[in-house]
Amino acid sequence: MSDCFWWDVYRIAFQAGLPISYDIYDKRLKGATGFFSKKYRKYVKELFLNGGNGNGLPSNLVEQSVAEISFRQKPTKRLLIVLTMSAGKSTLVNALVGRKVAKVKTTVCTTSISYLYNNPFRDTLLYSDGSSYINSNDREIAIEDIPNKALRFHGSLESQPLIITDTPGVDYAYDTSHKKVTYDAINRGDYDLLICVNNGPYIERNGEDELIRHILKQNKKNILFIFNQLDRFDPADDSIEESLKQFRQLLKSKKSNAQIIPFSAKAAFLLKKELDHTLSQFEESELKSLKEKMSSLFYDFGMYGTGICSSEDDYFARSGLTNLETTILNQ
Ligand SMILES: Nc1nc2c(ncn2[C@@H]2O[C@H](COP(=O)(O)OP(=O)(O)OP(=O)(O)O)[C@@H](O)[C@H]2O)c(=O)[nH]1
Ligand SMILES: [Mg+2]
Repeated sequence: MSDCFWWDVYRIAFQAGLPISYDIYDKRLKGATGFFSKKYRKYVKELFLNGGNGNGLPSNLVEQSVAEISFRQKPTKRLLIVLTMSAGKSTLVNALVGRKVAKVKTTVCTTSISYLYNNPFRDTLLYSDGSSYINSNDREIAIEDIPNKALRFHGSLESQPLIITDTPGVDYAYDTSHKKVTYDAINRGDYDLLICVNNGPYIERNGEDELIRHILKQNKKNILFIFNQLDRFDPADDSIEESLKQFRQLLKSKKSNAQIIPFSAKAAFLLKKELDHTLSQFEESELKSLKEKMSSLFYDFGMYGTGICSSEDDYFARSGLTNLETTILNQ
């Protein structure tokens, strides 16, 4: 039989949920393919699974299958992104994914929940509207309100199975459904890390304080606060250190010592886009001025988070993204 044939067999076996114990494997492969004799099923197992080295197959396919198996064996981390309107939740999601998959606007923007799945083995985006799937390379479709999207995440999170859930801001006074959607997502508790994105310069508005109280009261799970939009601080009038201290005290007064990550979601997202060569002209000039700012110590957000000065040209570290991605991977 040809390599291609066995490769197809392997793919079927893999889709059926392998690698698993031999007995289950044998049953599933039999169920999936029906007509193979036990001898062939055993042969496939020896060729491709734990003991097998894939002799006779093209090496890139073997490498891909090994990478795919090890990816799928890692437990999936589920991140729930919450907090105030226009704090930069969707921008942060786009920065983690490395593509514009969530809508971003200066005014109220996200109105419903969306789930993003890291799928490093597909080049295209896979969308589900709940009843059907769409495959697309079209970057524009990416910003439509489709609740489930799977795609390859660009950057440090690429090899980590992840589901990121973006939510609407809780303090949109004209439509209380936003608040309900987000509170329901928190109360369901089906996440591993709750990422609360705070608009750094504006601490403790009403909806924000209520939600922080709610989270800290109910939740014993991992919580991370993102102190975002720090690039908007002015060294002449503002102190990042002082604002962080105040925020830490606020959390302490609520009996929490949750980690705070100083951040610029905008800088992080534009830096990822730069790597991908997809910056628009406007974004290019935005990034240029952000880089100029981040060259000074005042705007080294990584340093405020880790206590270690970032190296001069490591803008990812300076934006706070390296600290955030490392924290997510180590959770
Ligand atoms: N300067 C600066 N602007 C930011 C940053 N993060 C987000 N923004 C801007 O803030 C505005 C709101 O960003 P979004 O990501 O849509 O905020 P959101 O929290 O998802 O908003 P809702 O979904 O409406 O609750 C947009 O104009 C972003 O470009 C940041 O770190 N720095
Ligand atoms: Mg949003």
